[in-house]
Amino acid sequence: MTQPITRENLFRTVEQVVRDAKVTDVHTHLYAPIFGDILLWGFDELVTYHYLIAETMRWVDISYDEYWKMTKVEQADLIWKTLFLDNSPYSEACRGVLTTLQRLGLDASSRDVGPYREFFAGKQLEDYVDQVFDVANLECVVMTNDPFDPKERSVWLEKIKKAGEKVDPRFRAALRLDMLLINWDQSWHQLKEWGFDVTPDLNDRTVEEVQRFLREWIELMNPVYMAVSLPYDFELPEKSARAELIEKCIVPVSRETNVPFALMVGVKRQLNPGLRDAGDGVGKMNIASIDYLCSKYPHNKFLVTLLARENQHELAVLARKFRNLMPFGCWWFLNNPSLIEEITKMRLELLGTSVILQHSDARVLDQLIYKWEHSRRIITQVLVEKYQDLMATGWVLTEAEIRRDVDKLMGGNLWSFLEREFN
Ligand code: RAT
Ligand code: ZN
Repeated sequence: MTQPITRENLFRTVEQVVRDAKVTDVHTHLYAPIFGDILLWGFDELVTYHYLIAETMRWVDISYDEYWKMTKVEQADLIWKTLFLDNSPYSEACRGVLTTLQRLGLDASSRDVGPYREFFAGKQLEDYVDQVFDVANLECVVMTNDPFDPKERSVWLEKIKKAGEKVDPRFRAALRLDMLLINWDQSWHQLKEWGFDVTPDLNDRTVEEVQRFLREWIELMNPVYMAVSLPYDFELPEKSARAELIEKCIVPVSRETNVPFALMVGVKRQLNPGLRDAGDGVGKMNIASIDYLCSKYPHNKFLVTLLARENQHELAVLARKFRNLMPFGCWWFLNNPSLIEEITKMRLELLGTSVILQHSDARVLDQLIYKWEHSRRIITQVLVEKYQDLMATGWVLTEAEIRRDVDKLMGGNLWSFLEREFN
């Protein structure tokens, strides 16, 4: 264990250590089984992932409406035929389906979907969750929890709060605030209906009441962080409800409760609404807004992931300036091998071990398997290169040190970031 690493055993050691690392997946769209059918899983969900819908629509001549009118099985059949039978499925999202099937012990060479469907039909959800966590080797995943979503809300209020039912501890909450921040003209009505004394104008009373709403949900969910996905043209400071809500409500409550604020910035929402979830695009943000937040609120903690490739370098540089900023993951359109490799290398070079390298963004339980398998492979390659460079200086490494580094990079940094105080 503490034997020095040699050039000969470096690759094998790093590969094993990265494979052994129990991941904390800091951002997913998965739900604990208590939430019922909003947790997606199985073959048809895997194949109708919105990343694959976008790829399919480039080939087929049916209208978007016709697609959405089809049953889930019909949609999956169309996608399978278009992307897996009529073309070679090497795009990252297609390959992911095949990696998942293979790691579940299915024959990925069979082009017949029948046995795949049968395999999932015979599964009990609770056992299957165990199997996926085991194959993907995960410690826990962070969900995306929207208190404005009626389905989710009733589980939190009825099952968890009132009936005292427990959430599977492998699923941690994140209080997602898109609805509150982005749609304030609607969300204030909703808050009022729920008994909060708010007005559209963000006066002192409204600010207090929004803060009360946040505290109540923090108490109920015990979230790892509060989060929002913001468009690429978001600016801070800015004369807008979303900016005022951030500075007057979220930032103070985040500090007081020690629940960091996660900003996910860079989306161009609904560039093509016909595609629904698959219709969002990407734009470069002005990093000065993150700079502003981190310097104006040095005692607050910010987790940040940005969608544009063009923002990645400046985010890493900013993290060198502000210890209250923790960059995380290669988000959405960046979650492709070539970009993960480039971004991971650059982050290790600028930030050492002080970054959370990846999250899965899984929307379908089974995707945890491929997203982590693919990422682990790239992280291994990049780390081997970095350790080789280090060994070339005469530096001597041990396996225990490699394990220490990898544990931090694969999610451990989230937990130590939560514990720290920036006084
Ligand atoms: O990656 C995705 O599936 C996107 O549709 C979004 O959910 C994005 O990750 C987000 O969290 O807003
Ligand atoms: Zn997401």
